[in-house]
Amino acid sequence: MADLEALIFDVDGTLADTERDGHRVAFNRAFADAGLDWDWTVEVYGDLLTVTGGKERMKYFLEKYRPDFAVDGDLDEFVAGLHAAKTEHYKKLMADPGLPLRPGVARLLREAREAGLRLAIATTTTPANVTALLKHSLAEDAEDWFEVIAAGDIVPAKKPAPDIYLWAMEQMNIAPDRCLAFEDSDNGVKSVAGAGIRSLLVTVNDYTRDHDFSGATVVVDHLGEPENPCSVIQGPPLVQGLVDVDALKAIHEHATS
Ligand code: XBP
Ligand code: MG
Repeated sequence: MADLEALIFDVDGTLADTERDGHRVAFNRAFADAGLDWDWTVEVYGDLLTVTGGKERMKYFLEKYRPDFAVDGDLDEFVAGLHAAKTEHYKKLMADPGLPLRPGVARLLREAREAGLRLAIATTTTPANVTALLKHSLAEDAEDWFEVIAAGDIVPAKKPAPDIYLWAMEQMNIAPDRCLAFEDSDNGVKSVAGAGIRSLLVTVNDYTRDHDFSGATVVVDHLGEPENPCSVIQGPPLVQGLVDVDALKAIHEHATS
C-alpha cells in the first residue's frame, strides 16, 4: 500500500455550495443583461447540473428547453459571450456578498498543510472562479496553498471524463495510489475512478444527495467541525464526527489495501 501524499479537491459543491447560490445566480444575471427571458430556477438548475461546464450547460439548456431559439450568428460565439459575462457576475458575487466554505473545509485544508500533505484542485469551473472563491472565502493567499489548480478548459473533455484528474496528477508527478480525492457528485466520482484514484471521499449536498456513490470509499454530509460533527452516510465510522488528517490516512488505507 502506498502512503497518502496528496489531496485533490473538486470545487463546486465540495468546497462551497457554489452551484445554487453562485453559478446559477450569475447565469441568470448574464441572461438578464443580454435581454434573454431565461430563468434558471433552483429546480431546473438541478437538471442542468447533469452537464458539467457552463458553456456546455447552456447548450444543453437550449437543446432541451428552448429548441426553437434562433441564435443570431454563431452558436459557440453567442454562448462564449454569455459565459464571459456570467464569469464576471460570479466573481462579483464571490467578493460581495461572498459565499461561505462548507463546514470543515477551511479547518481540514489548514490541518493538511501543517501535516505536509500536498494539495491540488481538479475542477470543471473556470480558473478565475476558483481564484475568486479561494481569495474571498478562504484566505488572501489561499491559491498558493495548492500546488496545482487544474480547472476549466485546460482539458477539452470535462468531468465525468478523467482528464482533469489525470492532468493534475501529471503536473504533480504523482501516482493515483498516493492521492485521495474529494467530490460531491456522480460525475465527479466517475472522473476520479476513471483516473485510477481509489481513495475517494464524497460530501453530499442538496443537489447530489441521491446520486450513486457506490464507487466512493466514504460518503459524509460534510467534513465536520468540533461543534458541528458530520454524519457518515456510507463507509467506516469517523472518530468524533470529524474528517481530519488521521481519518484521511485511515480512509486511504481502507481504500487501497
Ligand atoms: C462544476 C461545473 C461547473 C460550474 C460552472 O462541476 O459543472 O461547470 O457549474 O462553471 P464539478 P463554468 O464540480 O464537477 O467540477 O461556468 O465556469 O464552466
Ligand atoms: Mg462538484
